[in-house]
Amino acid sequence: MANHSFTFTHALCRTPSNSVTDGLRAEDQGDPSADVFRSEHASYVAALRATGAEVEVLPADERFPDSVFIEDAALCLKGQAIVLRPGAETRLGEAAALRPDLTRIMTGVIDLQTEGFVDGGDILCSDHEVMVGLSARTDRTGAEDLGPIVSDLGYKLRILETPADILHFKTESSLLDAETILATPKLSASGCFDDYRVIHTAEGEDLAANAIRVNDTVFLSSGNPRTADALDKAGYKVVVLDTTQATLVDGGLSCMSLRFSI
Ligand code: CIR
Repeated sequence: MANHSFTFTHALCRTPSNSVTDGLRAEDQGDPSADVFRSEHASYVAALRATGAEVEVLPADERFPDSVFIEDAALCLKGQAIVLRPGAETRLGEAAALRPDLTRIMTGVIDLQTEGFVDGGDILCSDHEVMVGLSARTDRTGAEDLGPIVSDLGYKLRILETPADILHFKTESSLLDAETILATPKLSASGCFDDYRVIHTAEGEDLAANAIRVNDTVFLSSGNPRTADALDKAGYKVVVLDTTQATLVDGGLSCMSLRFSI
C-alpha cells in the first residue's frame, strides 16, 4: 500500500456561508468576515489544485454555519466515503446534507451506524492505521463503531485520548509523510505518536499543527515562521496559506477539505 495517506487525486470543499459568522468557537475573538473567509478559501482551493488534485467546490449551505469545515462530516478512505456523526448539535445535519454529493463522487458510501459521535477532525490516517482521538465531539461508542468499517478497508483503528482543552485531535497534529507527524508538544506528550517520527511545532506556534500534506506539498497556516522554517530544513516543500477567518471559529487547514483518490 503506497502513500494513500498523503497522495490524492481529488479534494472536495464547500464555500463558506454568510452564516459562518455564527460558527462555533471556544473563545470569542470576534466574528469572521464571510467575504474575507471566501477569499482565503479561494486561495486554499487554488493551492490544492496546484498540487495536481482535482478540486470540486460545493455551494455554501447557509443552514449550517460551520459547513465550510467539510472534513468533520465524512472520512474518505480508498475511494469510499464513510458518513460520520458530527458531535456538535448544530453540525449533526451536515453529514446528511453532504451525503448526496459523496454518493455522486465517491466509489461507495458507508454510513457509520452508531449511537455515538465522530468528527472527521478527530481522525488522523497514516498508510496503515486510522487514529481516532476522543474529544468533546468524538466519543468511545462512535470510535468503536467505526472500527469494523476501517478494518474492512484494511486499516487498524487506534483509539487515543485527546487532552481536554484541544478541540479536535487534528487541531494539534497532522501527517507529514508515511512515518512523520507534525504535532504540538502537548499532544505528542500523551505518547500517541510513539511509533512515528515526530516534528514539534515551535513554541507559541500551536496553530501550525493543523497542517496538511497534499501530494508534494505541506500546507501551513501563516503566522508560524519558525515551524515553517523547521519543515523547510527537514526537506519538505512548504506553502503558507492565510487562515485568519477560519481561526476565529476554531478551524484550520485540514478541516476545509476532504482529500481522497478515486
Ligand atoms: C466547530 O467548532 O466545529 C467549528 N467551528 C470548527 C471545526 C474545525 N474542524 C476541525 O478542526 N476539523
